[in-house]
Amino acid sequence: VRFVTGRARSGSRSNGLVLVREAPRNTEIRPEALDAFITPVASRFVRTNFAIPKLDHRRYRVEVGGAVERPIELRLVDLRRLPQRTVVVTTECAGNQRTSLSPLPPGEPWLSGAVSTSTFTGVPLAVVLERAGLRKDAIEILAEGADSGNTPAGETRFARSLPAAKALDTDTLLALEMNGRPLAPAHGGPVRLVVPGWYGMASVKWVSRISALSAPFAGYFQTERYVFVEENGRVAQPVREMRVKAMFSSPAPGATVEMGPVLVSGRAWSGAGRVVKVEVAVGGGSTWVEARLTGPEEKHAWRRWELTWVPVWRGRHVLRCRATDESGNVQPDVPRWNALGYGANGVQSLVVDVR
Ligand SMILES: Nc1nc2c(c(=O)[nH]1)N[C@H]1C(S)=C(S)[C@@H](COP(=O)(O)O)O[C@H]1N2
Ligand SMILES: [Mo]
Repeated sequence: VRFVTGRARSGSRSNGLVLVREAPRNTEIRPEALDAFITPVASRFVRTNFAIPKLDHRRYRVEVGGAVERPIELRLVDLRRLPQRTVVVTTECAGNQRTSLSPLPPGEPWLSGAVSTSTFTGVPLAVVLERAGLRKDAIEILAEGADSGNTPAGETRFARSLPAAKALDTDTLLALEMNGRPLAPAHGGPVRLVVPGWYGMASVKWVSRISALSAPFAGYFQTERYVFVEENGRVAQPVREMRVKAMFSSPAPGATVEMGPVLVSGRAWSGAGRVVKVEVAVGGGSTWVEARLTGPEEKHAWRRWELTWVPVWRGRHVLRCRATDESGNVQPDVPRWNALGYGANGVQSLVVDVR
């Protein structure tokens, strides 16, 4: 296996991240960052709709109300005293790979780096809801962030609801720590929701209020954004589970490699269950070869895959990778276009020059 020389990617960098937008802050990871099972805090992608709120931890409260028997207010010390759980979670932004869609929909022009994996520790949301006594008529749980800003619907807080069953899943957390350290402001500190398996918009940062609802939430970020809108303008479905996807981490895009065996690797994930297969198209594209699934296997985290590829001619090669999950979902060759550019999971191509 030879070393690979990568071509530097364009775009300004900070902490190994690529800046997508300065204000509000949006940064994406580089393909090499997929090598680490757990993304270091400084390298995690950041997606924010509004400015990061400045919060006083001593005064911080999470209000829990709505369709509950006993509305409560929890300080950070109260949350820390409740039972804690740790879960490894891969989070992908629903707009990741929007730039693979044509015509380009509005929204942040993500390449493929709006995804990361972190270890989250916190209180299961179910524990908090049990404290407040969830009423029988509660069908959704709404989480509101402390951030707000101007939208086509006027001054709006970032707020999202979850179906009660997903909110009560033991792995849905009100997280206080990421990678073993208190959650930093950019990542939703001091308290954020973590919703495993769902695209990132569900994992509300800077949670200030939780409300049990007896009717569906119809806020801006629930019904006007994070919905699949068809070409004719019809809203087909809300955006929920992450679609199955495989990505290359090595070689780097546009790399030149020496003739001989090349270790090709990457990551694959799905919100609909375990990844059961990753295939790589080599030799001009018609043959799909199965890659090995390796490394840690965690229910809600991406899986490493690798393959030793032996090119048989010098020149330009186009590799493609494709994942299948345990529910039988396979990536499409071409991503499904939708007006707001969500859920793009078309098969990734990688150009590699062999000399
Ligand atoms: N309060 C609040 N929570 C939020 C958002 C936001 O703008 N405000 N963005 C969401 C989106 S779209 C994504 S993809 C994830 C990104 O989480 P990260 O910045 O920790 O990577 O946060 C979600 N939670
Ligand atoms: Mo997102």
